[in-house]
Amino acid sequence: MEQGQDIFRLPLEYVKGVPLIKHFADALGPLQSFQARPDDLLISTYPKSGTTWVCEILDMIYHDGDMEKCQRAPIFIRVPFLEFSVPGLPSGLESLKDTPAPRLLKTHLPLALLPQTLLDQKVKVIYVARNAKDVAVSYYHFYHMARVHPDPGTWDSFLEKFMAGEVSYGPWYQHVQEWWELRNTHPILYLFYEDMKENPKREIWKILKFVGRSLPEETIDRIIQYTSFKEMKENPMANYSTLSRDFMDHEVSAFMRKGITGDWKSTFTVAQNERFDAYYAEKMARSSLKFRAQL
Ligand code: PPS
Repeated sequence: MEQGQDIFRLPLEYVKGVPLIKHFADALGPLQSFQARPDDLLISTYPKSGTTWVCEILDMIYHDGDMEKCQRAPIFIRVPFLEFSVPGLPSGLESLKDTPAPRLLKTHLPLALLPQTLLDQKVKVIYVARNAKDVAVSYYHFYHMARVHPDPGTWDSFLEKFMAGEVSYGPWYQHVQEWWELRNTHPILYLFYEDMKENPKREIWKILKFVGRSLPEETIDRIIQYTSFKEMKENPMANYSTLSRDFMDHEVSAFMRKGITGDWKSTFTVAQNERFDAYYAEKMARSSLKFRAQL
């Protein structure tokens, strides 16, 4: 399917001060009709923080580790992406219509744009955060391969935009902190990508406890294996390869790119790192959140 150029590489559109992919900004109006259910589970992240990984883990948990059931559809259909909208593909809202309860939902929205119904219904949230440097690098490659984003420009100019929060979904600093603070009033399990890399079993135990389920040890081991980076990279139902190349060109950069902590070291120059660290210290000064940028 050859798509017209007019739907790709459009400038970001600001909604309540938050820059968004234009089609996603357009989806926020219709999303007002979305009704959350108390038994929904929301997976919330800043982009490139391990969303797909945690979605796959949760779908496996919800299907008692049955790999065949988790092959029923691509991950973006099994776990509808609320604000997703791109001409020619089913929107998040459309995917939701065929999703039986209990539903897994995905969003990257900051709180200013989150549908209020999710808060009103006290929907449980699993938030996944990843260190900002690896997010910036992953996001840069994603901008290249997913043409719904504006052109990323050079790495140096993209990093400046990332630091200024002028990338889709706005500033990383605010996103990770506001969802962290929301823990005080809302049921949220706050996870870190780096902890999942370090010890996936420990993090899956936390998830099971939070969602009130238990599974035999051997099923948990199967889930760890099935959701490893190596397996997910080869799994067409997890790696986004079922989408047309017009939307995501895996030859430019694979969606499942490296899946490690500390890749930023191969990309940041010494000068970029110093500048980033100084800005980061300022932005995160008042936060109790601590990240690990290497393991
Ligand atoms: S998105 O588009 O925002 O939903 O992307 P998201 O899934 O949040 O993040 C993509 C990055 O997560 C890596 N990834 C994984 N790492 C480890 N293990 C597993 N199973 C896994 N699955 C996805 C993916 O490779 C992207 O990171 P980078 O650093 O680009 O490799």
